[in-house]
Amino acid sequence: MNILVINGPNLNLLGIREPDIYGHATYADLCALIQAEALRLDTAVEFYQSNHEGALVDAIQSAYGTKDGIVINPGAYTHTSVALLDAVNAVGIPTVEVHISDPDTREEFRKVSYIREACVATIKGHGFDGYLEALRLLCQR
Ligand code: CA2
Repeated sequence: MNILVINGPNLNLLGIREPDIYGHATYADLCALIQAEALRLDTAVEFYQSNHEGALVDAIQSAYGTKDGIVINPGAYTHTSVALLDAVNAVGIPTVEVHISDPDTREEFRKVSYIREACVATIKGHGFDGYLEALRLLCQR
């Protein structure tokens, strides 16, 4: 299995700001955690993070023909981006949406997820473990 793990805007700041919501561990810690789980699952993972919507669309498109699954935390673009929804539908690669927090228990505007309907599952509110669950779910399919 070849899996692309995509993180959207501001997730590069993990561990630096708002630890009450997102915890104290950094983006590098997150990647190391996922890498360790991938090793256990005998799966190759590649990581990509961007603050730019178009760059995230490019990353999803780049997975076409090369990756078997995508794990994506689109950050705030979850709640605004039809472009990311279209990109996931266009490539047709099994994709799991992950959120560290549970957006449904936060502000009203976070309750909408455009990308959700293109994803095989959504995992939210499980912290960094949500990414590992997503990886396992893709490997079990
Ligand atoms: O809970 C999640 O994973 C979110 O996707 C995180 C997004 C938020 O807009 C979504 O509603 C839910 C925000 C990511 C911002 O990450 C930060 C990390 C550290 C410091 C500040 C922001």
